[in-house]
Amino acid sequence: IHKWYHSGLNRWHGLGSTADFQKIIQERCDTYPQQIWSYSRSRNCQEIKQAFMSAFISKDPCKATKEDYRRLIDLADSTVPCNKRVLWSKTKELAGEYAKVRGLVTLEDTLLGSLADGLSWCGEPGSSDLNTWSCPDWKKDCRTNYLTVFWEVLSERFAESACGTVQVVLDGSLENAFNEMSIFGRVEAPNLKPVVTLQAWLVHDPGKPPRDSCSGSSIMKLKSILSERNVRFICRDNLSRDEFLGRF
Ligand code: C8R
Repeated sequence: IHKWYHSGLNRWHGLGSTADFQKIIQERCDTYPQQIWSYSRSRNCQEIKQAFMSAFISKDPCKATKEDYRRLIDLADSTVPCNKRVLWSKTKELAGEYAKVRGLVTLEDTLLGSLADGLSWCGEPGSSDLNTWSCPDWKKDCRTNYLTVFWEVLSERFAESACGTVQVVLDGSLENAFNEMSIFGRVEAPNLKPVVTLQAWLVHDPGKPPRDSCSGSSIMKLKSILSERNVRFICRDNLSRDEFLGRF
């Protein structure tokens, strides 16, 4: 029986930390485009990387708090236009493509979003290393894991500071295009400001029929969350990928 088994590093049900996590963070930070909207001041990537690491290293991977990420956010906060934001749920790639062709932005276009995109990370009490074997899974282990809390904090800030028309790309091939338990459902939609208009797009996968629609019960639920907040709502359904991206 291996040493790691006894130390419990393999006890979680989620993917372990990404290999070369630190190197990837540093590289992404160094090459993050200094565009008009990404004025993240003069950023010190060494310092940002260290703040990211100290948010979770040596800590119980199931006891993440928003506070843990405060210093990282203070150091690496970047601004994108409040009226050009695209949200999504289960449609990350499509939403990214849509944003790109329309000159809009997703959370991945901010410095912090781009640093963490696609990565996994967690630590272990009493150790200064990342746990590359396993990290807590949201469902099977704990909700307050470092990955989840990170995306929740960023998503909340991204949604609450949005203005004008906000787009959300949803998967119309799912039975419930809107899921109350998703980050969009539990964090972003409930944090939109009253002045905002939310434009939802229900896009179905090529080769799959649409299953949910703007009049389905999941979208009705979204509508009711929004109407409580005085957020206007527009919805379009039955769109194929190509129709949505504007190629016919
Ligand atoms: N957002 C959330 N999660 C994100 C993310 C992001 O920008 N970027 C990445 N890579 N992830 P899902 P959802 C990872 O279930 O829960 C914002 C995280 O590991 O398809 O509704 C974004 O602004 C996270 O656990 O969608 C977007 O609007 C999964 O992808 C919503 O929140 C979540 O994937 C999407 O969150």
